Amino acid sequence: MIVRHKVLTLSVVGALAMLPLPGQAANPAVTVTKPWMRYLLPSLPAAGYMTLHNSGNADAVLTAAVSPGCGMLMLHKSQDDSGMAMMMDMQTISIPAKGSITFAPGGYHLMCMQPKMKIGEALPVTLTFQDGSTLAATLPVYGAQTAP
Ligand SMILES: [Cu+2]
Repeated sequence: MIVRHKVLTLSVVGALAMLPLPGQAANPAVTVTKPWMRYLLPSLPAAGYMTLHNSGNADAVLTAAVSPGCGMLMLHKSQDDSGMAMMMDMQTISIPAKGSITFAPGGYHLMCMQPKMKIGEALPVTLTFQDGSTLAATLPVYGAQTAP
């Protein structure tokens, strides 16, 4: 009887832990494919890449990203402006309804300042959307020589 009681208690705690906090529900429409992180040195920013798919009927507007492996994680876009490589800070990045956006070298990327990670590990990243929903992603960390 005692053992059974313990199991019941644990399952209740587990169910509570899975309840999303108000305003932090997982975005049901957005999914991630091909996630990866390019990491060079602790003194250089690392960059996060992925493809975000939006199966919803409304645009999903990405507003922020955070990771325990980054001092700060920013939404950036690289642009080759007449031979001058530039990076722009994006306040938002929209994933069109029924569409997708690709983060890749030379374009959109997550810029990770003060990176604390190791090649081969998987970095947790949380994306936040304008409607308050979130998306948890895991980005495998690659070095310059091992990038996929
Ligand atoms: Cu950047």
